[in-house]
Formats: sequence, C-alpha cells, structure tokens
Amino acid sequence: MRIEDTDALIVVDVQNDFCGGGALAVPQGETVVTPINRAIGKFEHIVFSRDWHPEDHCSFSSAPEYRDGSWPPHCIQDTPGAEFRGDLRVPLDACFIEKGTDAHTEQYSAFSVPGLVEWLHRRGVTQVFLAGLATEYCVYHSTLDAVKAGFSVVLIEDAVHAVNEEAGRVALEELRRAGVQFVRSVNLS
Ligand code: VGL
Ligand code: ZN
Repeated sequence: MRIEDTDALIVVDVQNDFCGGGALAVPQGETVVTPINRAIGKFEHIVFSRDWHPEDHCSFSSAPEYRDGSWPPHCIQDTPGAEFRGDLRVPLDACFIEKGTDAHTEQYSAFSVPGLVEWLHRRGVTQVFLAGLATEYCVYHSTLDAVKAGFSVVLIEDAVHAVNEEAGRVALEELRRAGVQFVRSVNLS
C-alpha cells in the first residue's frame, strides 16, 4: 500500500503506563513501537494522542482488577508514566493531542478533542491510518470516529495491541464490519 500526501497516521496513546512496567500495562504493549516507527517515516501528516489525566480522574479506581471504565490511576499529567514510550520516534512537527484532561469526562477517542477533523481537512487528508494502544479501547473508539467523520480508514494490524486478546479480536471484527481496511506495517511504502 503506497502512502500519499492525502494520508495521515494517527498514533494512539503509546505511553509508558500502557507498556511493560506501566500502571495500566497492555500485555506486550511495547511491541507496537517497532511497526509504528516503521510507519512514521512514510507519512507527511502525523498525529499523536496522549491519555493525559488529572490526579482525580473519574476513571480511576483503587480496585485491583481492570473493568470497563474503571482503571488503576494511569497517565497522570506531567508524570513519567504519561510520557511517550522512549523508543517511539516522535517528529517535533507532528500534531499532539491530549485527552481525558477533564476530571469528570472519559475520552477514549482522539476525535473527542475538538479540532482534529478540521486539522486533517486543512491539510487535505482524506484517509487516516490508525495504530497504538489499546485495541479495544482508545484505538477502537478513535478508529470508529474516523469512519464517522467520513475518512477512509486503515488500521495497521501489527501496530495495535489489546488489553484482553478476545476483546481485541471482537473490536477488530466490528471495525472491519464498519468498513475499516487492514494492512501490515511492512506493506506500507
Ligand atoms: C486507555 C483505558 C484507560 C487507552 C486509556 O488508551 O486505550 N484505556 N485509558
Ligand atoms: Zn485513561
């Protein structure tokens, strides 16, 4: 698949807390970095989202198990856990989005932050490629919102990882039914 200048890459939440050793580690989450770095060099337009919570965010719970909508404290603003994974290649001229910044609001989707659609339109983007963490939460919601916003949407299948493998499979199947295409990072040129 050939990348054109009407294509954009959206990298979702590749942050320390979602990788090995992090507060809300996605099993093998850090394995998305190599395929994402491979893709990054090919795109003219790149967006990075970050989960960026205040200390008292509504999704935080002290319960040890992960349940939908209830998580151990993670990605707290200006802490090491909220930083991008160190080996991720982050171009300085990319677009950066912080989400989940309001204590009372959950924002799984990068498109829930005002202005992203307009930023992409201004640059003539018609197709977006998605990658990052986690498949069945922030990647799923960002990808579905990209479809709803009218973009042609492609998910880089080796550049995403799920918290729960089965839930990840279900999410990808739903996205496929919504019209999302799938590609492997090695097949981008
Ligand atoms: C995410 C759970 C809580 C994600 C963010 O980035 O997928 N998941 N906050
Ligand atoms: Zn979060």
